[in-house]
Amino acid sequence: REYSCQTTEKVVGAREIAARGIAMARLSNATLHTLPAAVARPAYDRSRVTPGIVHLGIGAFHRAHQAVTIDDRLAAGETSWGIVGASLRAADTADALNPQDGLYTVAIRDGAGTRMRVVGSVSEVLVAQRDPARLMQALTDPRVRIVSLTVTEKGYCHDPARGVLNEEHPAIIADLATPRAPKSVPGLIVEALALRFASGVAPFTVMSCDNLPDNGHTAGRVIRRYAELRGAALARQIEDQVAFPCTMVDRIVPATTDVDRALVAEALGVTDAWPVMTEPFTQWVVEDRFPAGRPRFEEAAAELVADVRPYEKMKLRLLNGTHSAMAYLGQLSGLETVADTISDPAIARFIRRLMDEEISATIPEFGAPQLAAYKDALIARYRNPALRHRTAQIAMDGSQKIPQRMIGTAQDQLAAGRSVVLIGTAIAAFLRFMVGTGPDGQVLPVNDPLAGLFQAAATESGASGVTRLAADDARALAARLAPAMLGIEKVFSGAGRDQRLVAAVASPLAQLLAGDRNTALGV
Ligand code: CS2
Repeated sequence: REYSCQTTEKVVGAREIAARGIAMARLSNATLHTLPAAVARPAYDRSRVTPGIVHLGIGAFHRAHQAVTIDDRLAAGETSWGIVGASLRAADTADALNPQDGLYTVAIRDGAGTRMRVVGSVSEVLVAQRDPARLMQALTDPRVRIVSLTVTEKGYCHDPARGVLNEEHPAIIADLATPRAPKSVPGLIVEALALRFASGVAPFTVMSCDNLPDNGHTAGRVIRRYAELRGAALARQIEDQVAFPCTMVDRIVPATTDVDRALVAEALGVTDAWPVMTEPFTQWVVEDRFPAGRPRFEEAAAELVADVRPYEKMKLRLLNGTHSAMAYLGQLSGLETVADTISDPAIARFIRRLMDEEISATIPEFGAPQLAAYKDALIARYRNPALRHRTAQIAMDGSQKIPQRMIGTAQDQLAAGRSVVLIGTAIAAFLRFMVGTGPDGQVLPVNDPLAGLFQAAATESGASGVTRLAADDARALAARLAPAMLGIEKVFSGAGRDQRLVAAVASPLAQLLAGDRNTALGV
């Protein structure tokens, strides 16, 4: 396959890079000194770094965000905070990074060009499934004082609408049957804490970096409940001794492609099996509650605050809420990336109105000028032409994301007696997507742990396989489909039975089912 990737300086044929790749050395400690001067790299002696953090769920997001901040702190001399990364199941990150001594490239991209930086804060990557004993050893290492998490929403094994442990979750049932050989996130953390308590090692702080509301409190609630199911004494120890600070994390990190790998190899002169691609923007707001100690985050890119909730709410509703809205509208319109989607004038207008006319009113914690600046910056970030953030990637796991991204806005608007017309339209786009077939006959990439529930609601309502209907049929179908899907309590809780919301969803859903997207968007 012939393709090319454009850097600011030149266009490089991928075939040429692939051909050269065979002869190219791999990024590693031994080849660091061969990198061109323009590529930043660890400005510290990596052999002196000791582990202070175990990170569970080491995907691209962590590597473009927290690991970069830690890299800065290691360079500043806080060498006792190295990261041991862990994947729960897949071995692909470990197999890419371990032969590189944990090194990888962060490529920071926008319309003006690409900056590359090699990050050295990850010493190794473990795979829980492949070597559970090694992971438990890392989690119980007395030098490890923070266990951080980006395990995605579904990693919490919780009920997303209520934020409590899902006690019927198969992984939870399995872990409670064999608590010494845990596989789930709550199971791993509780077992590690139990071993630490038993051997007199102080517990670590659990730092959630996932896009959940009150992520630290949610993690704490889920983990304490799981511990309680193992035994009251253990739950009490965790309650008394373990901190679960909340953090708001923000950086857009699309999945890495082969074109990205070729671009990085060309710039580095060595191959990197798994670089991460991201935007210039980065934000990390951290609740300052680390009884076991922490790096001086505030001297890197992070802000330490007493209460993260307002920041989380602003980000989850304004950024992630509109991200999901664009993902579903983009998918229904055959638009591949966020940049393509926000370039569609009708969608762009709708997204800005959704922010201005409904979401903003639910975030009174920030003044209008601050919100306006935040929203302007978001739109500019979405337009970043270099990112190619796929709508299919964001559309994934909607059932786990929609509660905190959209339903909170809808609930607050309803409680205040204000409009839910626009947020209702965004929810309608999600429901229309979950039918699984698009208006142009396309099969939609539904990838969701609760897909079965939505599929059952679609089948019951007679919506399976629909593409584009006549206006009357679409209205009749939407009148059945909207309440059926909104009745899925795990996602919509009580809000899904509020007739004002059902009406605000059913009407644009009918227009979407008729293939009349612009009418649904109010254009
Ligand atoms: C996105 C987020 O994939 C998604 O669901 O909305 O990953 C988003 O890019 C980040 O939260 C940005 O900080």
